Amino acid sequence: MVLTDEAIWYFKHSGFHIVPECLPKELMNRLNSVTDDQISEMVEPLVWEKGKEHSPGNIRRLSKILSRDAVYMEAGSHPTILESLEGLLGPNIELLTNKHNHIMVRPPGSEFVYWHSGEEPYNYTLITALIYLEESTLENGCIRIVPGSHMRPFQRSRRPSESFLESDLYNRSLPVPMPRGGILLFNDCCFHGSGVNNSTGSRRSITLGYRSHDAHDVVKEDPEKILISGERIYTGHPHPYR
Ligand SMILES: O=C(O)CCC(=O)C(=O)O
Repeated sequence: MVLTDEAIWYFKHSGFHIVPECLPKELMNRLNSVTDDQISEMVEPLVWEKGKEHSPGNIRRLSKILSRDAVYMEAGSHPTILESLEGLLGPNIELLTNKHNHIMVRPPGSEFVYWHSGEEPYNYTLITALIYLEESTLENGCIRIVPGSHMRPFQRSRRPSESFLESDLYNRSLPVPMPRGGILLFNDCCFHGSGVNNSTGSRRSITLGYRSHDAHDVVKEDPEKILISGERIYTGHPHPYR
């Protein structure tokens, strides 16, 4: 659904947006089936749960998913996501392959994702999309976001070394439970983190990063950016001036 002015206003102030529609069930089944294979075959590159043996049940993260199977690109460029992104980033949108581009598998017992903000407020706006392959709940350690923290007019380390539960950030954060197939968009400057997975199942979500094309870049071909909507226009001042 195209974003209303009201939805855009809330995104600008809170820093996040929950897309009201879910991705189709058939696509979710294919995503999960490919992901099952990637996990059971332990296809690298992987990140493991700390201190655990390297077996499929202890995979924390599958990295570089866009080059694993076309189904991940299908999800990342789905019209449901693009329509919402367009309201926030305009018509010319790039998907980054060197930012995020992973699946958080979060197996049972998976440890905290500690507080962090992916970008600084002075960086070019980067929107993170979390696409939920499985339902995310308070019990299985759903993400917590600190609304408004993307605007911070104060210095704060992007990766504060604080206890997850005893941090000020925890008290200021909101848990964001999401359904299977749900899509959460947030400004990557927002502080976020997530709890321990206390359930008996995994809690999988795809993480992807999007930016609008930098209209002032003269060099248009960047191998780490995939144009998924619009065009790579140049809107600087060409010289000689026409
Ligand atoms: O969903 C989560 O557990 C945190 C997601 C996150 O911060 C990431 O994938 O970079």
